[in-house]
Amino acid sequence: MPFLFLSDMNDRLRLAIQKSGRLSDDTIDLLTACGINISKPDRKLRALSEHFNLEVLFLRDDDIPGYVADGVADAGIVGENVILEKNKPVDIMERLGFAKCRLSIALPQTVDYRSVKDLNGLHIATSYPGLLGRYFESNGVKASIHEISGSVEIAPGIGLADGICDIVSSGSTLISNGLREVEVVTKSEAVLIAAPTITAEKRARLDRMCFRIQSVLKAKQHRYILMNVPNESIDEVIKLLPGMKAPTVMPLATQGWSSVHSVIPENTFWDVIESLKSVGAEGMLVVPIEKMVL
Ligand code: PRT
Ligand code: ZN
Repeated sequence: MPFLFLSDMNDRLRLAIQKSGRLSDDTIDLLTACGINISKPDRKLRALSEHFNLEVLFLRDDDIPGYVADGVADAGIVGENVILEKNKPVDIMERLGFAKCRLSIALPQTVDYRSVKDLNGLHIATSYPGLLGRYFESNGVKASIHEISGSVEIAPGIGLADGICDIVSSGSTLISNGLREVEVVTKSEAVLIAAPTITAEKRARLDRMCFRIQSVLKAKQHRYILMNVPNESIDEVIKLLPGMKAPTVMPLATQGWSSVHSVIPENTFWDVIESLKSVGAEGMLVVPIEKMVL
């Protein structure tokens, strides 16, 4: 039935993701957790995920903002740093919580540095001339930019520049090159972007994908907790537990005790556990949550 086939193709959402690099495994894992299965590319540039009617384009990360801005892809997953550098008109739909890093200016450890004014007159090597130029402009810094495409961290050591502006994650690359981070230009993480020209039908499909992504990300940020509580402590325990609406309380087979179940955020997890213990909760079990739909 040629007509059906064509309408399927026209509806098909095109998602651009990094072919191979720091974003690719986490991107494929996230899509898989959302029930969108795609196999890792070998030499292929495209793959289909039939049950979500999705076509995946495997690209270099630098090309993703342009492909999405031009509407060649409807959406993409890429580092925010790349979007800001390319300065293309795309809509950020979701922050994805992986590939977290910062773009920072670093100088040799031996250089005395007090404030951004000390950058005046320096020669800085970077692969991010757009972002760095805008940072200098908004901070009233008069410094020159030397654009290089790789191994930025060695530039001061070989006399190519006074300092660098590069992606920092743990900071160990800077330390091993005798450099010190002096200013953060921007923070970044992987984001889902959409083409400004996306059709209403594809936008609806992308919204469905966003809904799944939010459920997966929320689940990652929370834990399910079960504990035994003496009945006289239940009120105090409940005060400590935010839950989704309210904690579940069920009687235990042992008289005077209850089982309390709730959901707690990962970032306050240990503080909450300590407080619960101090008001009499015991036998706590903490389990991961796969999806969380609110
Ligand atoms: O081939 P392609 O062009 O697709 O990929 P790429 O080589 O340009 O990018 P890739 O795969 O290295 O990184 C993709 C994205 O991951 C970046 O655009 C950032 O959004 C994000 N990211 C997160 C990082 C890092 N962490 C990171 N640590 N990108 C690069 N680094 C490098 C950095 O350039 C430096 O050399 O790691 C070094 C610093 O790491 P630390 O841990 O020593 O501080
Ligand atoms: Zn790249």
